[in-house]
Amino acid sequence: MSKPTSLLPASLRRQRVILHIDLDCFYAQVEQVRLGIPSEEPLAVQQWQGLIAVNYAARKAGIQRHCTVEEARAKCPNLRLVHVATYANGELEPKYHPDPHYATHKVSLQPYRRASARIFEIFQRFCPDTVQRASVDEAFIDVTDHVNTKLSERFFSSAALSLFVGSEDDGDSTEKSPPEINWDGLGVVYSSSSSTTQDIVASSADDNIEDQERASLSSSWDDWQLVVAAELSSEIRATVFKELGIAHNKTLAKLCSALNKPNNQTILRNSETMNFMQTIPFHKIRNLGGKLGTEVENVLKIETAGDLWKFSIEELQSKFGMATGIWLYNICRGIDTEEVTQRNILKSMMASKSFRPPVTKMSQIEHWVNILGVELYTRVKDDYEINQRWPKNLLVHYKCSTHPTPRSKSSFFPHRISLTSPDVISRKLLTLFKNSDYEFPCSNLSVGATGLTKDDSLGVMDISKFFLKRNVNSESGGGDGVVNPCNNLAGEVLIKSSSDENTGNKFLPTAENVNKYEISENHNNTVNTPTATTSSNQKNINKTIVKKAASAKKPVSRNSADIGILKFFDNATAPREIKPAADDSHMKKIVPVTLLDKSINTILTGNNAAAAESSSSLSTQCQKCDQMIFPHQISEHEDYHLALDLQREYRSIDRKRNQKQVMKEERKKRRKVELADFFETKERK
Ligand code: DCP
Repeated sequence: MSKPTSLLPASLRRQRVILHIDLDCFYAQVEQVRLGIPSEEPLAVQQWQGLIAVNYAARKAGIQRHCTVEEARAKCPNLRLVHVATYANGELEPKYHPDPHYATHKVSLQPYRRASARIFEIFQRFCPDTVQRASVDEAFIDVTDHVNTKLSERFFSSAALSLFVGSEDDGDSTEKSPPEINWDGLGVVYSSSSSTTQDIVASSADDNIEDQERASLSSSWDDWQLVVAAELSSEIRATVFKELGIAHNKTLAKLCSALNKPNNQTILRNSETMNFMQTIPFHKIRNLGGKLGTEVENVLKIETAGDLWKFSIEELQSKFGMATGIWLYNICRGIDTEEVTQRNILKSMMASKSFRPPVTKMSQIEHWVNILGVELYTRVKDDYEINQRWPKNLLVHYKCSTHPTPRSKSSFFPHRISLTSPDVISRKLLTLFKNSDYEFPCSNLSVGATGLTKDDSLGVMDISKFFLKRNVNSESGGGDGVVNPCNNLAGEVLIKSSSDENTGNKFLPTAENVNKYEISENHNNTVNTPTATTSSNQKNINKTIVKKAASAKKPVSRNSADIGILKFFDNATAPREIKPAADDSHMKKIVPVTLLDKSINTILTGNNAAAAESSSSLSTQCQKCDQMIFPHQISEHEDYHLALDLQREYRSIDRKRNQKQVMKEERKKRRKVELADFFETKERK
């Protein structure tokens, strides 16, 4: 059977259709919805004394982003000003404080992040695999597959072809001429000569029209792709109020998107691309707003994309390099082959505060660490709810105003079960700061959670790995059935290389190897603890590991009597309700990891190699069991103690239950005997 799209003209299968979505005055809309304010009422979102979002009613009164509050009030006395939510010290969530102050409060963008997550969830519902997040309120969606499937069904299925005008003439679908398109109601179709659909239609009737122009107005199959895309975008728009740009590539889609704001969609046909690009200011093109754009403008003395057309590929390559030369040649003609890639959620999150004047005392750092800790806590928890991800590392980053290089310290992020309150994070952050050879005055303090990765195991499964010892390796298990990961012999240690996951033969003989391997998540019961081993025993170890890894992958029977804690959780006790000892104070010495001279950019891209790299040479002693623990093992070791505590708790509950059961049975027996005695006595009488 032929694929649904196999009868499509080949040119359509190569042509991509991309939507660019950019919400109108995003923060302002979120506040309008929260407060139930109609969009006709002028409203602006305020951060301290500046405006960061202005709705379209307020824009009509001449108010722009970055106006001061005073300027805005003067221009529009009935302007509704909403200050962004802020965190105050001691509060567990951001609030809309009536009069927040820069010196004591920290801005929270969490309401907008939450709204953004909900909107992206809707986009993904329509296009599960092809949404690329460009910013908090902006996305590219490649709708090519959707569009081509719909086009095939509508025009190129066997049934449709048999009805098709001219279909009896030949069997080649690529020869079919497309039906005329009625663009009405689909959005604003860009036209260099006129601005609306009606104008295009009217001008097409003009007898004096040039052949070339006439050609551009007749419908083509790639126009039909845009029609189907416009229909889809209308469907999405019915779900969220937004603005869409529709075109054949990312650059054009983005440029179009701003054309007909608010609440409208713009369609750019292939035949109009060159006209559209000609007058576009060069620096407005995607990726040309920064250094490269300025350099090209200065070197070639150009202002618009059309100004660049007079330069040959060779000239552009000689000035800007081979790859950039070709890219510039294409981009100024609206040719962009960059794909929409799914990159919709960040791998890291940072909360940051700049100090003017810089802070000079530890008590001030404590104040801000508490506030930033609450923000990070809220965001991590939110992200877990939405994306089921959990961070690997906790980070402190700060700038000393007398020192040119910012400093960073990181440590493992608290386990999900032990993160019972923001305090857990704040305390860790303070310890990191204090251990970082800090210097005052401090002009900026940022805290972050990095290495966010999917964790769709249940909370109980994470901790359950400690209870599977007897299933996996009964010969060396402790009496409690709880595995201390840090006790493992080299042969029980598995580091999974991201590229060599199944072989299980990657060990870490030296510290510098650590960063070459991704410390894997524990979806099975392998323990991912780097440790030293020797090459002589490596072969045997590898065998052991492969075997253990294989057995680890087997589904674990939850009926097993050895499961211990699992049985406890099976009785409907939600893992997140458990309140274990929350802090790591039993660690005598926590040696945080230093990210020497790593820029914040590296950290923000989620590159935590350096954290792993410098962690393995420093160890610390656990106060609970006196064992020496590497920093990268702390989090796992804490989990081990938590598991032990829970196991004990479970056993004590079980013991009590057993005692109760025994007493109940004894009572029953006694009652039986008493009853028997009673009837016996009665009978005798
Ligand atoms: N934002 C901000 N500071 C900036 C730019 C933007 O805080 N310098 C915030 C507020 C915006 C949101 O990001 O609402 C999205 O930014 P946009 O640039 O998309 O602007 P808007 O959505 O507000 O307006 P428009 O309708 O013009 O896109």
